[in-house]
Amino acid sequence: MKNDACGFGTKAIHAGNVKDLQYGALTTPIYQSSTFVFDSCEQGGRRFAGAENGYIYTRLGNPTTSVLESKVAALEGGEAALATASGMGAISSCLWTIASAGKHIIADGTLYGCTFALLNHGIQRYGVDVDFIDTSDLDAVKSHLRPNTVAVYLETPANPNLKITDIAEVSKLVHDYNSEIKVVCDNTFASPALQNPLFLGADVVVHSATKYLNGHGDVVAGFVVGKADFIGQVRMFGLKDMTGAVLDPLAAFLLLRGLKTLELRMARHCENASKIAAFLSEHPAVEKVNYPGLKTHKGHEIAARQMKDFGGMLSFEVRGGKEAGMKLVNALQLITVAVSLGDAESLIEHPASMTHATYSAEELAASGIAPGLIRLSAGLENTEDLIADLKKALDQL
Ligand code: LCS
Repeated sequence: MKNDACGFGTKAIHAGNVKDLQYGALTTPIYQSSTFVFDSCEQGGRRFAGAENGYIYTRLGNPTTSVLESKVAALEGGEAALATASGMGAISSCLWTIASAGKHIIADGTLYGCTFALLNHGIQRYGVDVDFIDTSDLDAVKSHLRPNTVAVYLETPANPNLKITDIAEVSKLVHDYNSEIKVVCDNTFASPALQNPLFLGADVVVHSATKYLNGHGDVVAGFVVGKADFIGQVRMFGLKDMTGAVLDPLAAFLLLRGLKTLELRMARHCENASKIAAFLSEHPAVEKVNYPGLKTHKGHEIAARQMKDFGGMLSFEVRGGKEAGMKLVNALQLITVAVSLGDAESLIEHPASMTHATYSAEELAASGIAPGLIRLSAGLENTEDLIADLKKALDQL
């Protein structure tokens, strides 16, 4: 049976696997080796010249990591994938490959804090121009496209306010203007179990695999997924020479293990988040809830079209602003105060002072990130326990 025809859960377990001819191991072995032995000097030369397939050095490729890359490419519907040492490693390796001095990037203003920092402070030091706009506003995208634009960068759902951008509409508009421009979509919040931006017209998907893809809070990793040619360039330039952000084989093994349950985990994350969002919407101490599954969410209809389910992330504001929000977070007993997301444990944090502290107060306001916003990653615990914890803390406000 060809993997292509299988369902997502089957692919997550079987796609890309290489039969272990030596010992018949069921799971992919960990090739914890930095370098690979050549039969001869000539063979080494052929491998470096690309005239013969085979491993050279783990920064360029590794057998454990290759299986993982093939699997993630299959799950995202891409020709190829590149594993990196972190989500930021993926994003920076990707953007260093696409952009150069004199080029222009359009980016959504609502991004994970360090992605915003890279685009706002980092890459601009090297002569790349960046415009921050609202990519859910198609007229804004259109009016910012320029002859030197090389990428349109967005997250959907966006961190931390769950803003939804229509991937198909943005991709069409951008490619009608210039088919060479890369639409890069950070698919971390949805995961490939819920959304495949490449099928919707995006050119490149990036991930913080630290989150749902791994799912167990014990790995930092990332991916770039897209056309084989482009991924080859990111591997041989963005990763090999510019960032060196190579994934360790042990982390690749842990990711392979985590991916086996991605579909099952996402179903529980979605169920918990949607029930929590409904509960919060009804509680008198809560002012606003951001969850794409709520009919009141601005991007609900687009999310319903482009996602299979609405995800495990939500954010909300309580009456009384930042002070009341912090009081609530500190009163929780089960839900854990920590950044990161997509783990078995439900995690709660305050973006303005934590994940998005790279934004100034003005930049937060311009991006619709309220000073009192609280972000919750719904974990895999039993829903009633999470709601009881939230209820007790909210009732105290
Ligand atoms: N993209 C998104 C949407 C993210 O949320 C993060 C990290 C990254 C990229 C970067 O990935 P990393 O290098 O950490 O693997 N987001 C975090 C967050 O919201 N809390 O802690 C990290």
